[in-house]
This record gives sequence, structure tokens and C-alpha cells, in this order.
Amino acid sequence: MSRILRVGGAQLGPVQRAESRQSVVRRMLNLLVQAKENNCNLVVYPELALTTFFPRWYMTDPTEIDSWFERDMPNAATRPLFETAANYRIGISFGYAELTAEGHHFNTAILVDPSGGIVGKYRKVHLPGHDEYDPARAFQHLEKRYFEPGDLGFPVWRTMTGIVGMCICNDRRWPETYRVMGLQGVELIVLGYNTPSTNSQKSDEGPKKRQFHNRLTVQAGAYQNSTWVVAVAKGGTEDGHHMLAGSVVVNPDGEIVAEAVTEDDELIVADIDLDATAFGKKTIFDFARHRRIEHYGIITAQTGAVPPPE
Ligand code: CDT
Repeated sequence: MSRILRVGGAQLGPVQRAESRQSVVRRMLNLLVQAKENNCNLVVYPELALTTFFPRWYMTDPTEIDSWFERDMPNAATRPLFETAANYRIGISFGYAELTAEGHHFNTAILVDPSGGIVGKYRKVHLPGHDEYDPARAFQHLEKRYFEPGDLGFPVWRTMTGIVGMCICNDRRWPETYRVMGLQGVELIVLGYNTPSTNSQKSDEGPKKRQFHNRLTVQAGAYQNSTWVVAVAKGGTEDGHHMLAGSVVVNPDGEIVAEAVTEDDELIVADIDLDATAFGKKTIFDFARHRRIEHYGIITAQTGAVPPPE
């Protein structure tokens, strides 16, 4: 049986603060129509796809904060996306801010299979930024204020003929993210990101270096775990803040096989042969043969670096 999936990376251009969920969903539907015309089986959208990247705003009013979150999924705004995707028999994945019935706030992504059912949920583990207003930064990145760290780990799911996992934005910079999924045999990792084009704490770190780090981490994660990775951005200038764009599909050798050329709504398409993950998993990254876990304990025993005494 062929295990070739045609995947669409549905990059979104800027989403302004005033833009409604309904308007963003219309843009997502336009990309879904393009995906249908290209015979895609799966479409991946960015992190926090339904709104502007609101953690750049410092807010204190809980009602205002909660207005950026979704209490149900699907809901009235996103139902057309679920229904159209199911009608087209296309799986989708997208990110949104999740407010649970118990009042917990997460930066979440879901995986929806071609029948329209949610098969997987992931809550962002590595939250970047800070939790209080920081006047020293050129702009704010308040994910630690608005979200709790994800509580679901890094699960993978058997769906769409493969083993699929998710992570979100900053997670892609951490090798642990890929390795935990790699140890579950992951064949395809889908992720969305919202990366500012400059470093708010280092003004000379601009788009060129940020794009280098973006690709470095995603390509390394793919290669070292012999998995496909589809990384999908928001791009362009959101409320005066430029976002990185640069969506890519990376093969299990770590090579880029499709990449966005604009900073706007754009669909990139690639055929992903899930069987192409097997060679690396059987040879250089045959974890069962080559990993030496007796030397890795420190990775889960401590968080910060502890240099040797002087
Ligand atoms: N959304 C997100 O996780 N963005 C981060 C920015 C890091 S700078 C605080 C990223 O890793 O791209």
C-alpha cells in the first residue's frame, strides 16, 4: 500500500488585531479550496491561526484576555472549516488559544482527520517569553502570562496511514520535542509558528538570522529523527510587527522540499512518502541499537545548566 500523502502548508499572511475569526476562517477556506484543487490529503495552518498573535499585547482585564480564547472546538466561527475539510476528505491541523471548562488556558493545536473528527490535541509545552510587562524589550512576548505549559506531553497518533505528531512554534527549537516523538516512531510532525522577524532583546538579530535558526532547528529535528516535518508560519506585518513567514516542508534527510516564497496567504504543496522515513530509522538513527540511555539521565533530572566548579 502506498503511503504517500500530499500535504499542503497553508501559510497565513498577517492577521490584524481588528480582524474577526470569521474573516480569518474565510482566508483559511480559500487555502483549503486551493488544497482541494491540488489534491491534498492534509493541510497544516499556523499557530494561533484564528487571531492576531495577541501575546504581543500586555493585558490585565481577564475578560479581554479570554476574548482571544476558544471555549469549544469546533465553534460557530470554525465549523465551516471542519465541514468543508470533511466534505473534501482533507485532514487539517491548526493552532488556537484554548480555554477549558475548568478555566485553564493553553496554546493548542489539533489534528482533524479527513472524516472531520478530531484525532489529536497538543498543548504547547515550551512557552517562550515572559509573564510581566518588560520595558527593556522592543516589544512584548507574553506567552508565559496568558498560557499554562501544556499538560499532554508529545503524543503521536496513527492516522492517515502514518504516525503523526504535533508541536507548536518555540517547541521546534528544542531537540527533546522531536526525540520524544521520534521514540514513538513519528513519521510526520506538523507545526505552526508565529516568529517575530527581529529579536526583541537584540535589535541586530534580524530576519536573516531568524530564518537561519528557524530552518536549522526544523531540518535538524527531521534528520535526527528521520521524520518529515511540515512547519507553517504567519508572515508579514501584523499590527506593525513583522512576522517571519518562511514555511517549509522538510524530508527525513533534513532537506527542504517545498518552501513559501511570499509573506502572505500561500499554499505550499509536497508529496510526503511516509515510507521514506524507514531507512534512517533502521540505520544511523536506529534508536534501539545506538542510543545509550545510561548517559542521558541528566536530561530529565535537571532543567538549567550546572557547570563544573571553578
Ligand atoms: N510563538 C513563539 O513561540 N515564538 C517564538 C519566539 C521566541 S522569542 C520570545 C519562537 O520560538 O519562534
